[in-house]
Amino acid sequence: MVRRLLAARAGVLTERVAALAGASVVVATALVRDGRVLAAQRSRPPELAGQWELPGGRVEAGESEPDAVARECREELGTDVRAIGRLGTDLPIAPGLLRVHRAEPAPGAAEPRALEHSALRWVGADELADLDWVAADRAVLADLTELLTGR
Ligand code: 523
Repeated sequence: MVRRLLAARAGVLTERVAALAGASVVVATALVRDGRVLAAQRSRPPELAGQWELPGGRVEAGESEPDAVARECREELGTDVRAIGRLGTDLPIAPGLLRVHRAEPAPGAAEPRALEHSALRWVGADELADLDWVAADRAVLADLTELLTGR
């Protein structure tokens, strides 16, 4: 409980420092369905192309993180999702910090499509280690495993 409170405080602080420094907050979506998470293969930039990520992107000015998650999933995957809470801690990335949000498909949502990625794949806990993840996302694999297995 105390650890969670401290982590939450640290999260708010990191976000403020990032905002002051003009850095971006990027959201990533852990979209889970039937015990699998949706992984997306990046098509750009060349140095990240071919690697897998949790889909997402930069939070726009005045936008909440859950709204950014929903917008990015509409833009990149053509599907509606509902963000339902954070996963893991803030992860440092070149543009600022990456914050992972758990999400579920909205009722009646369309099957995700790779509108901006090279490929999509629903991945079970036992397959997470098989993918070549972008560096920041690799740091959340333990939390993802826990999320998918309930352990
Ligand atoms: N990451 C990252 N992991 C991850 C995402 C969604 C993004 O490490 N799951 C990094 C990759 C880029 C930066 O965050 O360095 C921005 O992600 P991007 O390119 O997907 O977001 P956009 O498209 O909103 O930002 P622009 O590239 O500025 O258009």
